[in-house]
Amino acid sequence: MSIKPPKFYIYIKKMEIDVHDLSHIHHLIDDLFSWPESPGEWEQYRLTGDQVDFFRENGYLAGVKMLDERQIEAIKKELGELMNPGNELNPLFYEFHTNESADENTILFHALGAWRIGTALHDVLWNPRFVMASSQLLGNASVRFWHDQLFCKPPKKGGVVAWHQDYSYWTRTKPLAHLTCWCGLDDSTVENGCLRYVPGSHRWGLLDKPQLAGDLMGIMDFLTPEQQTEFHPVPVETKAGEAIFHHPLMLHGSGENKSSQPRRAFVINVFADGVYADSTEALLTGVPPFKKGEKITGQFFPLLFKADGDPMTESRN
Ligand SMILES: O=C(O)CCC(=O)C(=O)O
Repeated sequence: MSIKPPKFYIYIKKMEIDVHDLSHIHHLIDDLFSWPESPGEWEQYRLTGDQVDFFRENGYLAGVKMLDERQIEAIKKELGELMNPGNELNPLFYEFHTNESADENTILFHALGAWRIGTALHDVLWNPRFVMASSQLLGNASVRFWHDQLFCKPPKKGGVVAWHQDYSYWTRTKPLAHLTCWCGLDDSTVENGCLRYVPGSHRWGLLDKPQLAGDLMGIMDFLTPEQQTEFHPVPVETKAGEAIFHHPLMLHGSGENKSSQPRRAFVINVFADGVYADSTEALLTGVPPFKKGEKITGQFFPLLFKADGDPMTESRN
């Protein structure tokens, strides 16, 4: 199948780099975002103390403006190209499921690794709004990239994401110092399957992991009777371009898309610099394994933001 060469081919040709894999490039490529040049310029991106307090208390923080119209449109356009399984760079995805739903009547597109293929989804990792907020919510830590995810629910038959805690899928990385940023490319509503949270559940400890796109309520089997009583979900609707940050133990899930519009989102998962591999197996498909106990660094895990005075950060990579 032939597709129009994406913009980054042109960039790479110009730079005479013999790769198509954007994971080699650890800075902004295009002009969709701009990296602040002075400490003062960073201030506009800082979350307020109340926002940080809300996150600590509830385990999530919604309504954080992440993208403007131009950025939303650029990412949506790129997403359309990347969702095509015939895209010749598709093997660079760590995981690619055109439909991960366990229910044959619904569809959940889910993929990891888009940052290696599309310039907009690469550059969004270096969005100053994102890295500044992430550092603050990680306790003013330096921020290292873990992986990205795409979650798309088509109109009418978009599938669920079962209630889960992100860290239950990540125990091969330690210590728990992770953070998730979910960003909608469409307005997300109860009707189209917005995220739902159980405020405070990030204090429930680590639970077993359910099948991600399986039974929406499968987590119930893993909750104590007290937790089942305290299971009071709240839907969190967002405008396109707004992000929700959540804690790695935050219980969350999302329902079906029954609306006539798609519900598309990308997710960026990060951790505080210093997190190490607790496994000798590849952390992501196709990525060379680390030694057990070795700090996670290198080509696939760039340092996105260096916090002043963070003793855990020795170098940029
Ligand atoms: O987009 C969704 O509905 C699910 C997202 C999710 O589970 C996550 O960000 O961890």
